[in-house]
Amino acid sequence: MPHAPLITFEGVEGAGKTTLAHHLADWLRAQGVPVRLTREPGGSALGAHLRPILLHEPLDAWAELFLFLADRRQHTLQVILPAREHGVWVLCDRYADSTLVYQGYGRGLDIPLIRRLNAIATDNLAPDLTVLIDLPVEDALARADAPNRFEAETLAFHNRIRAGYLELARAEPNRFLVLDGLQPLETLKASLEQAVQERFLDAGK
Ligand code: Z5A
Repeated sequence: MPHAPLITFEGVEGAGKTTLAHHLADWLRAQGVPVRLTREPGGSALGAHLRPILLHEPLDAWAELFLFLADRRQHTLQVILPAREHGVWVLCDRYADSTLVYQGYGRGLDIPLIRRLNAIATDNLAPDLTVLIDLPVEDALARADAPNRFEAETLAFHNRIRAGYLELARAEPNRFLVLDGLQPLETLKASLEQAVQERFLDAGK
């Protein structure tokens, strides 16, 4: 039996990832699809300890990278892979692409090296679909309601994140679904439902 899908949500802070991930989880469950909704950082028992450190403690860029990777490895092995093996769809609010853009494009760490480390952390698992919510950084940051130390970064930093995501999406158009985050929430929800219906639910009939 093929594994259940892994769908990840990416974008700059305040883009609407959490809102859309929760909506998709509710929509799928209403159709009888088993779903595990999770997030990074913080989706495993170890991650619960790492999340406040990653969001609020001053960290060296490499220390930050290694902690995000530790969180991912533990989360992948303890939560994501077991769920998929049991036929449970996994919806994850941020995953490996976040490290590529924040620690790579944002902090300037070596991107090919981050790819190799991500491959270890994920056990070579790639999302079946990545929903990228794209919008101007100023609009997204104005919406963000849970302050963390990334918010204090410069506009230039956040613009590198946005540009990095768009470059990743251009390189893998089949994996990425890019949504215009300036659209009303109801429009975004409908686009996401339609994409998931066509890509996974209709395909499985
Ligand atoms: N990070 C990293 O550096 N490296 C890594 O490998 C990983 C993460 C995994 C995690 O922060 C930080 O860690 C993140 C990157 C870094 N920091 N930054 N920047 P987090 O998990 O605490 O926060 P976040 O992921 O950045 O997201 P957020 O602030 O929770 O925002 P969001 O989930 O994208 O948005 P939201 O909560 O769904 O929506 C925000 C508000 O906007 C809310 O009131 C909504 O009702 C509203 N909203 C949503 N959509 C719309 C539309 N379409 N129109 C109008 N209003 C809307």
